[in-house]
Amino acid sequence: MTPVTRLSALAAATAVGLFMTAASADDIVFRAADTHDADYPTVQAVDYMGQLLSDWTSGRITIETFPGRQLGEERDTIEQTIIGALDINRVNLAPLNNIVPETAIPSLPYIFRSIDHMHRAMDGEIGQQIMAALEPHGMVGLAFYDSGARSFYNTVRPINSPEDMEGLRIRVQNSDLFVSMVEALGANATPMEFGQVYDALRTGVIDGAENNWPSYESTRHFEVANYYTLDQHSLSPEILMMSKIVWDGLSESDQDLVMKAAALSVPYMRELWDARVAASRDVVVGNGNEIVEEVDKQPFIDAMGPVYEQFVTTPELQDLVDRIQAMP
Ligand code: GTR
Repeated sequence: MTPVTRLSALAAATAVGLFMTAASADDIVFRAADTHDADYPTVQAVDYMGQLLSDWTSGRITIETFPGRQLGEERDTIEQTIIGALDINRVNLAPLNNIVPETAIPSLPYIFRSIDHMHRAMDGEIGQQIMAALEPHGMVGLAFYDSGARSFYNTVRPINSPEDMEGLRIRVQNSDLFVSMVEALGANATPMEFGQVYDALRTGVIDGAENNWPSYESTRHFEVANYYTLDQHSLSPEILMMSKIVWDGLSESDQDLVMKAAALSVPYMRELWDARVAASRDVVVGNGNEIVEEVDKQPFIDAMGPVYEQFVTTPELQDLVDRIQAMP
């Protein structure tokens, strides 16, 4: 190395060092958890959000995603979010149902007539009200993501009516609402963490579970549980949220950036989601699974009355239900 290059190498190293010291003082790296693997639309949407934040702030704010349950199951990551040990978390609304009663409303069986209806409610005032309800519990809602429709699958028989559910052991998320939904159909509900379901299906600890196309496929549950009935009992959306402790530590302008990036990640996520639903369906159908596409939903809807009675227990919750149902 000539003295000149040595000198310039030294200058560069010093410059980098100075830059790093200067930049690290107010660098923000948000840690974000997701139960899904890196190629799942929810994770990709948060990566996109991180890219936006990094572009807008010349790298001052970034997001490091921890997919595939690296930071634990949803129940664990929700606790971490509440105590401020985790910055950003993407979960389904269901595991929040027992903590924040308002989150049970969009998880209710057949509350939405269609995905469009769900979008109209969650993208508007109803969604805002549900997000606001998280705050006293230590969480700040950033965005709702799509989760399609949840339907039953099992290892035993095709389900054509609630009678076919009789006696089946069905895994549900950690949500009393989902327990009640499955029991209203005459099956036995087993709350269990997502990461344990594959083995439980394979070993016969449970007979079935319920989920959307992409999760049925990405978890390989479809390989062991061959019967999938599109009863579409819940459109319970995904939520992206931040720890309130972390949120309160941000400047107002950084809070704005986080909200804007989260909002822009929603249409991005929805595009990925639609493509993933189609791809997952192809994989499952290609595997030769028995899909009950045309299911008469009315008997399923009729069986769900007690679930509404059990969970819509205050005038405020009833008002949310009424406003959702009254939406065009
Ligand atoms: C998926 C959802 C996850 C988790 C999972 C489950 O559809 O994206 O957040 O809730 O279902 O059933 O546990």
